[in-house]
Amino acid sequence: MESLTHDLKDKLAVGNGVPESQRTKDAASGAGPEGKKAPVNGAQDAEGDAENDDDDDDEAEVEVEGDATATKSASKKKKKKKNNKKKKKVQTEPPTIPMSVLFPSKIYPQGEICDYKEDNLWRVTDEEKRALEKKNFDDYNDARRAAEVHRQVRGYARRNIKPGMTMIEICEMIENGTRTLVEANGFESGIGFPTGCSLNHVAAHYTPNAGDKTVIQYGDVCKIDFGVHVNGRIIDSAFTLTFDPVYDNLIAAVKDATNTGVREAGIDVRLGDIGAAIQEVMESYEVEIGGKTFPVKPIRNLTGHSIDRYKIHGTKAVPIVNNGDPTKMEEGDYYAIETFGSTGRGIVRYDMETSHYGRAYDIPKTPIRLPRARALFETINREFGTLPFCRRYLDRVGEEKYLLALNSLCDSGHISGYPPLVDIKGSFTAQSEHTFVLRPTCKEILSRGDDY
Ligand SMILES: [Co+2]
Repeated sequence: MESLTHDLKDKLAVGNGVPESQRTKDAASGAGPEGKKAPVNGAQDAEGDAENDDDDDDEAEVEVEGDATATKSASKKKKKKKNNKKKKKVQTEPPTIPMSVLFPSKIYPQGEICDYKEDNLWRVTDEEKRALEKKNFDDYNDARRAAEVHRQVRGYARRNIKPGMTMIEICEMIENGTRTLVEANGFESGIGFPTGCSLNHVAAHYTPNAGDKTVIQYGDVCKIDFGVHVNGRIIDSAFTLTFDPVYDNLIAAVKDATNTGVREAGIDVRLGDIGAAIQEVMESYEVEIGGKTFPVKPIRNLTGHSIDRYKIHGTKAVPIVNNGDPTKMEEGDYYAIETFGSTGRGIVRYDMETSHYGRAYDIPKTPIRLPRARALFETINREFGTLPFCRRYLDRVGEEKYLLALNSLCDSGHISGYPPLVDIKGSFTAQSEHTFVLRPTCKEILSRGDDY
């Protein structure tokens, strides 16, 4: 899920936040279970074992080997023997087996590990940094569980989305899969944000509202951008789905650009430098569609972003052009790097009916006068907190005839609407996105899979 650059946001934003100082006590409570202690288990000890098991995520989709990565102890040998005899658990098609069943140890596979280089080489072996990492294990493990759900759900979606399906069917396939595999349960685990399935010149923030009859066509370019969270740790990852190979170069451009951004990312790296590297790679591509050649342009007013617990858009934006931002990435930061390539202008604006909404992180102090709006706001706080939602998610928790109330919450700044973002009609846009964390000793690309 992408973030809009501030200049456009200022011009077009639906609601305004208020200063931190005006925050009410209630305002801070809705984001999720604050101060929630992650369960303590033997996980810290097991980290070493899990780290040496790089292939885990590749195999997990097909078969999972009991708790082979579980704690090393005196009984290790015995345990392993027993596990090898046990029948390996295999994910079903469509996926129905939750991660906690596929991984009985509750230790989830690591993402791709990238060692730091040059000035940060010392971190790889530093004792203090390693100790810090062990302390953070539960946090990483939450993110890895969400990432494994993402990989398995997207694998199923890529194999099964076919021309002729409605956009609602596509979203429900992904959302049902996510809810089942992550064992959706209030703020403990669930969907991270609305399932984006923006088509063609629509770059982002389209998901169908109820009654939308749109059907995906053979010639469409569809950005599947969905999120999974565990204890508020959100995996935000996207790919572009096409059926016609004519778009292959457009897709290659965004994949290469995103991988470049992820590769360049590191502690103390300037955000503007990452944008510059992404832009250079993106602009090295062209794509021929219908006998006409188009340069691939990065969409310059869309960005990646840092991610905080229960907050999909943290305070840092990762540009996809060289904007000169000197802000540095820091140890412990989680990021979604996402790049958008376009055959159009390379600039998006708002258009069409809004489906995506999100609660202001800091709730405005202004009272909500309409009783209907007050009730709706309570539902939103209870069901989503600060996690973005769409109209279909309000429908499924039983809300009806809420549009007037929702619009009034947008006017008062309690909720922001995020309308679809479009380039010029007739253009095609593609997206690629990964989530990673800058651990103290290495960079972990959490959402990496054997597909992308
Ligand atoms: Co995103």
